[in-house]
Amino acid sequence: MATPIQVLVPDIGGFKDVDVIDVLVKDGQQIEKETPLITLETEKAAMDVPAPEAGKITQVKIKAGDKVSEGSLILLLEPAAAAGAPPMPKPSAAAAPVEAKKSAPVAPSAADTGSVPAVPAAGPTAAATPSAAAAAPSAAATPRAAATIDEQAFSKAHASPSVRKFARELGADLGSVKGTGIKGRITPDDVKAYVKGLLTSARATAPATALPKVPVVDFAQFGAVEVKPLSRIQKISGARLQASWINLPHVTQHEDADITELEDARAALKSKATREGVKLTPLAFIVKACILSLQEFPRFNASLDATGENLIFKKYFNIGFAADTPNGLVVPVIANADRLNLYDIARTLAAMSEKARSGKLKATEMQGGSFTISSLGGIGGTSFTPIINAPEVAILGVSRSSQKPVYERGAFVPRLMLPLSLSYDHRVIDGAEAARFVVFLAKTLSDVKALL
Ligand code: CAO
Repeated sequence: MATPIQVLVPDIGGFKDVDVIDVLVKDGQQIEKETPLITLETEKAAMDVPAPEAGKITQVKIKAGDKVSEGSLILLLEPAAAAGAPPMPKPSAAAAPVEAKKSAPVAPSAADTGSVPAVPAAGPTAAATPSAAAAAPSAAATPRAAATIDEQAFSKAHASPSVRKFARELGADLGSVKGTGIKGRITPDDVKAYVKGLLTSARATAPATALPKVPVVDFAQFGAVEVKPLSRIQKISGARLQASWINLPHVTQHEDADITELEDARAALKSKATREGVKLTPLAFIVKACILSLQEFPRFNASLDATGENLIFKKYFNIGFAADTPNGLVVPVIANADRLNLYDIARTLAAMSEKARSGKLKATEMQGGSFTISSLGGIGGTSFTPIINAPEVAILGVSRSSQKPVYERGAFVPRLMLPLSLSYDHRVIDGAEAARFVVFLAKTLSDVKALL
């Protein structure tokens, strides 16, 4: 029997205490090289860790829900090659009886999802196993899953592990593949047909969709410069924002809401709220008003499906809110916000904002949003064009409220007006509907009793 090797978590871009969301193998299982072993989920990315080599799993050392970092032990593996091959010379007599195989470093990616190819790390065994070591570059170069993969749908797809692996290799969104096998099971041919279809349509549309490049300029020729890398969050959110801006036809509808009474009510409630440890900002009222508006206009709480031909109406109201953090923009999600009262919303907003700023938000706390609010009201500005948090179809931008003269019954009166900017996906929402939505929202904010 071959000596088992330790299979360790690879370099996952410096992430620590990453959630193990799925263990895909079990004790005694025979596996091929690159069989997915576990699925990890960082703040923004889900990734599979494939096997560094073929063999028999002697013991899985990890379970779903565990937290891991680079170097954590995943499992013990009796390598197939070693079982049949003569023992490899050890570089050092001090080599431990159980040798470690760590995955190759993988740079963090802006893609939503991907796989972290597992290859033997430079260690006593890896150094002495040229074939395994040589696999590193090619495995590391395995194309990552495209940013459009819906990870949840992927995991639920009716397909065998080998088909999943195949789909991962091709970057195919398994959730969108139609299965033609028994009971709709997805076969390798289905994956091939899906990819072929994508390639054909990409070829057909390529000239039309190719983006002109921004010129590359050597700024140093004009004066002193300093180069600083973008933060990881900025890289991830940048790619997502660009994808949304390019793919979704954005229109922004503006409206002012009269929040004079709302602010009076907030001022009256503020000291009680503070005593209870709640910071009652206008945003809590806005979240509440948005939920009422989304319930009235369900299309704004929907998403297009992968084909772009159907609208998925969500029956839940998970409200994301953009939070400005030292490392960049993140969007925590208040799950089932419709079930919370004003105070609970305010409490959750404050707690999640704090977590966002200290970098402690879990990946699950940024998932599942159905509508997003970007409030710059605490900072200033009069209006802006928020970018939709695709695949959502609308986002509300909120600017700073100010006293404005409003003409009422023959005279100008000072009213506290809150500027709202609703960006919407024009493929899904018509301009008239968007105008109705913001008018309804503004009216709801003016009628504070409905929000308390
Ligand atoms: N008009 C006037 N004042 C406002 C306001 C508005 N629309 N919104 C908030 N304020 C006030 C609050 O009442 C608070 O004042 P007090 O301390 O006197 O009560 C102050 O501004 C600061 O509020 P806050 O920012 O701490 O809290 P919030 O609930 O309004 O917002 C959060 C929380 C996380 C959304 C916010 O802090 C934030 O990060 N905003 C930036 C979002 C962003 O970056 N969007 C852009 C995304 S696209 O690049």
